[in-house]
Amino acid sequence: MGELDTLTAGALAQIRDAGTVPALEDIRVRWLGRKGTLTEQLKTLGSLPAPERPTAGARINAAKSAVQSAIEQRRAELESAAIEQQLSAGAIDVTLPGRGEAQGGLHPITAARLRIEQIFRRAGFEVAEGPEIEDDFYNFEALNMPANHPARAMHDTFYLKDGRLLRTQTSTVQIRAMQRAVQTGSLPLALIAPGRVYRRDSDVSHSPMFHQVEGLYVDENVSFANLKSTLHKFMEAFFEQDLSMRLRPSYFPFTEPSAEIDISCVLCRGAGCRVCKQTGWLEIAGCGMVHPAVFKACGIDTERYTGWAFGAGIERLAMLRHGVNDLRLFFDNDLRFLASFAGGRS
Ligand code: 2NL
Repeated sequence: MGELDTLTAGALAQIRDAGTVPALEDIRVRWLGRKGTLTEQLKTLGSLPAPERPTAGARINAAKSAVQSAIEQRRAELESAAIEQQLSAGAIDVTLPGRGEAQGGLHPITAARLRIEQIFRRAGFEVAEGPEIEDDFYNFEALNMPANHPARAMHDTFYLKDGRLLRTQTSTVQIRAMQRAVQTGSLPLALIAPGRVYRRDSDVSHSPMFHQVEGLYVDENVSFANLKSTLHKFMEAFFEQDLSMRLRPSYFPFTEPSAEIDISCVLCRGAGCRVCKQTGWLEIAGCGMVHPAVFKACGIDTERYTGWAFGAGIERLAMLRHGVNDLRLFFDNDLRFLASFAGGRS
């Protein structure tokens, strides 16, 4: 039994020297495992005279618990040392300079749309949106283009298998707004409808998807003069310069009378350049007084109300504002082009 103290001292020394948790586990198995040295000691009790057994048993058990608690203490030491080691190895140097972020920006078409919305909001117009997949009624019928109307062919419509279509202009949004205003008795109505439109047309100056903004003002006594002054003020606000505007008679099925809007060239100020093809003028929008057939399709009383409407391409407005000469640049997602708008040019 004098041997037990030597054994225990040996075990405690090994535990103190254990450098890792797995090494400590080996030590535990060696001393306290099923065939461990101290466990084996208990098995020798049977060979002792009966009166000595309780004392000897108690001493062995005391030795075992001393070794057991020394192991637990060392395990705790090793584990917290491992955590300390991990923490200091992975420490973040908060004084390091960052990698540097590139300044992003709005897509120039988005920026132009927001600019258009802001100008019209200031003039009391609401901004409305609607679905890009439409049906024949909202895209054609309600706009005075019944089946087989020749103007339908000019729209190069994308059709879905079920007969629905991708809207070719955002007038669809305005038709819905007029119907709602009639239902809720909320005329007069002043709104713009910016958004994506689709036409089966693709070349250097046409994209199958492009952006349009339409505007609509319906009230009693709305005049063509009001249309002209509102759009003149809009053009001057959008291009941030004084400019001249003229109306040329035109035709649209949904307006009568109808006109094309020209503004003096924003690049040469009317002197004549490549962009205005030496004419000094730019064709910028179409407009007119809402055709009575359109009002009737929406249930609006044509004896009481008149209204004007216009439509313009957002790509064209953005190209002229920024001197961009190729429509495709807006859709190529070339970062060198897009980055030139980063930082808030609108
Ligand atoms: C163009 C011509 C135009 C309209 C759009 C319109 C909408 C309703 C009723 C009547 Cl709900 N008219 N929109 C009117 C005239 C011209 O667009 O050249 N767009 C790019």
